[in-house]
Amino acid sequence: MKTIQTQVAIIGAGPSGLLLGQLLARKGISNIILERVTGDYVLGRIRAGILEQGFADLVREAGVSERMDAEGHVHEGVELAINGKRTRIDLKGLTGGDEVVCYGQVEITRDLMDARREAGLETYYEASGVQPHDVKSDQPYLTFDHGGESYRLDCDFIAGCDGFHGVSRQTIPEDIRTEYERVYPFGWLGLMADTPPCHEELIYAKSERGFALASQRSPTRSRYYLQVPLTDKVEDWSDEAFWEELKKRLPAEIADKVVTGPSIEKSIAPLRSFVCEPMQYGNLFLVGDAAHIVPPTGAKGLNLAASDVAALYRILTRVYDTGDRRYIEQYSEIALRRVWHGERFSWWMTNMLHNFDQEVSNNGLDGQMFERFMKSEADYFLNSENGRRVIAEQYVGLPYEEVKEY
Ligand code: FAS
Ligand code: PHB
Repeated sequence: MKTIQTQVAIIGAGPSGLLLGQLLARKGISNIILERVTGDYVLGRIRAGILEQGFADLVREAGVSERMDAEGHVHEGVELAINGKRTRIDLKGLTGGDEVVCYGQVEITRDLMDARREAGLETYYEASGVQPHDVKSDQPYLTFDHGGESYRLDCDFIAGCDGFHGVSRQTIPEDIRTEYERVYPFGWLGLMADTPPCHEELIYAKSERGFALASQRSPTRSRYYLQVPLTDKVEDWSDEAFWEELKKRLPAEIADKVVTGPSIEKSIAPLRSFVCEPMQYGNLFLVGDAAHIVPPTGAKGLNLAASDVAALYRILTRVYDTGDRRYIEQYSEIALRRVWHGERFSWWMTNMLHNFDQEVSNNGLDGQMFERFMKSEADYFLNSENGRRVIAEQYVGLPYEEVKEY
């Protein structure tokens, strides 16, 4: 077995692991990333598209924002349409200037991978059998296999950035961790096409037929989603069927502007709300999807991963600057406070914008009654400036919490 060492061992080279590694390296904190698949496979995952103000600022702090600032599109507003009635949420006006950046997760991941390679930082792609050990001790380590050789990676801390299906969360003993979960009775069918977006801002639309989202990646690339039953398979949906259904769910004047074309990606994602508490165990820290999942209705998944990264990066920087390990005791509480705000907002937006009328019981209500409560919720919040401000503040992202000094 070959022994190597670093200060912070990171499991997972998705956006969480790459952003954390980049930020730590800029502070002179050594780190090695172990990733199960190839870099191309990571880049093949089509996922998020909206970056909160805080995330964009963190990418700038990481020194990796050149392409995002050049090619990302700042959005000052977003629209919610309920049965054809459109309401614009003035993100900038209602939050005193905050905005969101429309820039694909794939692009952020690509930029972070390029920066890591140019900085000569170590990433073991196709690392198998990654296993944390002695995480409660001050000498934790990982074992893994790579290129036919077995390794031991000695470190001070382990960042579990390995997503929902990773090994990190399972390392926290079952009697220590509590998992909270709500699985929604539908999924999102997503389609990407090289066609111009139908509107300059995002439109979240609810109709009698179900939810639809009109998003985008660039002036020539559109991203759309439809609420579909969990029983649907992606092969059940031809491109033509997708475009026809999308137009029925968007406001008529927007539907008329939809430019159709062949899909370059089409997939169905299930929707769940999930949180693991605590998000740390000894010197192991859970980051991003390893600890929490949200329905994408609030555009929070990737953004909550970023606020976890911000908290852990600041805490570890203080530990190495001061030699005071007490700072690590703050991570789970700081991260979870913002995670639960993002979870609630995503659950609330999902409830308000999707059709649950087929659900037998939701919060103890039958689907029909729940639908009427949610219709009233949307009516109230969208028709009051205070209500729109509540949505705007959450959508652009709540402030990141500072680390307490000793
Ligand atoms: P990731 O899952 O991205 O990365 C984890 C990495 O760890 C992966 O590369 C994996 O290969 C690796 N790994 C796992 N186990 C390992 C092991 N044992 N050893 C080594 N490596 C291991 N968020 C939004 O904000 N908006 C959206 O529209 C949106 N759409 C989504 C659609 C889908 C289908 C999915 C699954 C998620 C979506 N998300 C969305 C959420 C998504 O963007 C995540 O929040 C984001 O990828 C989180 O990044 P990471 O925490 O890095 O986890
Ligand atoms: C996307 O463009 O992929 C996207 C945007 C906003 C969301 C979810 C997904 O809430």
